[in-house]
Amino acid sequence: MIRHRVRLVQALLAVLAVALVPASELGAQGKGTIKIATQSPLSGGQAALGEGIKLGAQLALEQLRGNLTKQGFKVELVPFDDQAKPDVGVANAKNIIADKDILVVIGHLNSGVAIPSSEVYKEVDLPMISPANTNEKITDRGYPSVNRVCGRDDVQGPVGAEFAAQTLKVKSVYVVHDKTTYGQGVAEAFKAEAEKKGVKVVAFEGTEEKSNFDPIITPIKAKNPDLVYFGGIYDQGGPFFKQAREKGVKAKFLGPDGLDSSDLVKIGGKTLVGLYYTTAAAPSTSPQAKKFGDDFKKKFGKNPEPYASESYVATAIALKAIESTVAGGKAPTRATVAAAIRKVKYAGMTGTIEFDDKGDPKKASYYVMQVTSDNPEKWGENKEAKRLAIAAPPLKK
Ligand code: ABU
Repeated sequence: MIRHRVRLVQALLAVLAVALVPASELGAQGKGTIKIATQSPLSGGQAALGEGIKLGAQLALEQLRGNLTKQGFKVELVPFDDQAKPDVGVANAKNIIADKDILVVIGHLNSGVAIPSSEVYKEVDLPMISPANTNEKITDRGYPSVNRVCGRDDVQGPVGAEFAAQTLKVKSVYVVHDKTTYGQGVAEAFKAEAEKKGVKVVAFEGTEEKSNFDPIITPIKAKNPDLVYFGGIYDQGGPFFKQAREKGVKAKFLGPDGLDSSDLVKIGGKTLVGLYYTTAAAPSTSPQAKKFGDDFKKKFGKNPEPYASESYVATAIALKAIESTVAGGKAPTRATVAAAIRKVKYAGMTGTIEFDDKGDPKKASYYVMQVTSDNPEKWGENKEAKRLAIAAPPLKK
């Protein structure tokens, strides 16, 4: 009799223990884990933008995973540091595809890293949503699992060229690029349109130099162009433009979204006030973007860098797609999620995102901005000189 009562009490305690476990943890035991990976540079000279991508995704996950956790899934972020290096991105990609719980990758920052890494994701239909990669090859390969929420360099380059010719009214330009897939690609797109608009391209040259730009600055001074365009990222563009100004180059300065980081003025200070840049990262002016900025600062103690909001949006789209494919309480396959991403219509702080059949947003926004302060805290207050919404070009046959 006593033994019977003990068993009864034990059974009751077991039932009570299960009842007291929060639903989300129960799910972790019962229904498993869904993971979203990020890949971006978390170390090295481009870590400011790369960290923003990771934190934008983290904030989205924490704010928006509720529907999945209520259904019993544990939903986790797994950040990877690609160091802005293609070989590191590919090595990480191999580890990512080996973890079957990872259903989506949010990344990368660098197109030259995203392109080879997404060849690995594609082997297993693992979807990638890029917040920041603008090179046209990202989506022009036509992979069903590869998407981006931002614009493209074959539009961004011409937007810069048109601004240079029609608004700045420059007659000559000296073009420098960083020899990467991204930097050279956007510089070529800029050059082609500048020439069409009658601007004389006095030089077009690539450099991997990171610290002493004298060998480029000397010929720039000799040619005395109206404009200097740099196709590349802020960790190289910042020192280049700073030295050019300090050594007496009088030209206007312009570059693409690789310059869009508060670290640019940390590097260049006052010498870079007045510089123009084009970008596909939405400025934080809408009420939704302001709320994101406030939430981000409260949680992480700093302002979001450009493309952090696009990373939030990319993660929100990933979660929506996963939610739509969870059937019978089972986590979906990667291929199912990839197909669902293409069907998502998401209206958020960067506008309405709907993908075309190659993974570009049907319409993307492009901005021409001007640096107004040498205070990195005020990067988000840079002046918007122009804003355009442009449809993604169709696949070139
Ligand atoms: N679009 C900004 C980051 C550079 C890249 O796409 O490679």
